[in-house]
Amino acid sequence: MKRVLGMGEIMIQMNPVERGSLKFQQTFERHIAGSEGNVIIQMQRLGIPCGFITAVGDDEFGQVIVSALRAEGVDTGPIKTDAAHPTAVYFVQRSYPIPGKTTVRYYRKGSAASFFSEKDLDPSWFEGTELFHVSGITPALGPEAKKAAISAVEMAKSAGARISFDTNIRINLLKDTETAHACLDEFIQAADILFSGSGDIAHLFPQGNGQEELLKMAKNSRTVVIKRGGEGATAYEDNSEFHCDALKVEVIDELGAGDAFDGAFLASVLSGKSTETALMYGNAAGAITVGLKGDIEPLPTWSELGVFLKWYGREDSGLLR
Ligand code: KDG
Repeated sequence: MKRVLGMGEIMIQMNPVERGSLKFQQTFERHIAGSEGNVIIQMQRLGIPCGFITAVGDDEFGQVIVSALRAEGVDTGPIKTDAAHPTAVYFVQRSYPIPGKTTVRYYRKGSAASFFSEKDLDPSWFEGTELFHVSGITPALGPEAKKAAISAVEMAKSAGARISFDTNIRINLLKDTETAHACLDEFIQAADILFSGSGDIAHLFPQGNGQEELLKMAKNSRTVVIKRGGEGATAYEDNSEFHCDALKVEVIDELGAGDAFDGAFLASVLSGKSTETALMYGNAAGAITVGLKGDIEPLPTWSELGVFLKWYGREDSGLLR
């Protein structure tokens, strides 16, 4: 099987033991997380050989990130260690003030990944790559990271890879509609597989029918998947539309659910499963992920997905093919 390559920033995540306002949290668990890295780890756990492009600082946290990826079997060859900039850190606030909602505070300005530049890319990394995945977070990190992400998409395309892009708008990074369009439009237009969500669509197209506008902008995409949280997910492909309802589960930590979805959807597609089945596995991976703290720890294997779907009575749906 050819490999998948992802690109983005992986950070140290400080996740409080308790729910509630960050002001009053005394004890934190250390995790590692970052959207594209989460997607790649999910795919690797589902048997797809993956590699990851990023930069980490020349510090203990950078070593933790590289070791974690290696332990998963992800190729860390394309990871740069940057002695001039640190590995980023962020803090999580769970279930406050809105129950079940997670918010984040970043300490990532000037991070190693935000200074990853197009000069750091090596075209040989893309040889034999079937799919390249990046999200709207990476170009939003700064001008260097944006140029690097554009070049990486070009290199991936020249190597014959498909492009997977998740709009992944983080309001702390792309505050308004204009900034979001300036950052994301060319990636949306370059994507073969595009993921977005109801919140991102509302941010990008505050007026009119946002979904129609997005589908128009994504006219080059073979598949557009819209994640609708508790309402499930819908895929648009040629003239067909497929929908899968969400599974109702208790939410402990929402972070990483969208990435688990992307990873399980993409791994399903690359394993030859139908789009409907890919949606179901994506939903299941997302549902498993919201039930635990940390983005990467809950990411399931095929057999864990099977156990979960069986528990929810979905194994008889005729979709597991
Ligand atoms: O998708 C979850 C991620 O958003 C989160 O864990 C951290 O990558 C991250 C970001 O930039 O917010």
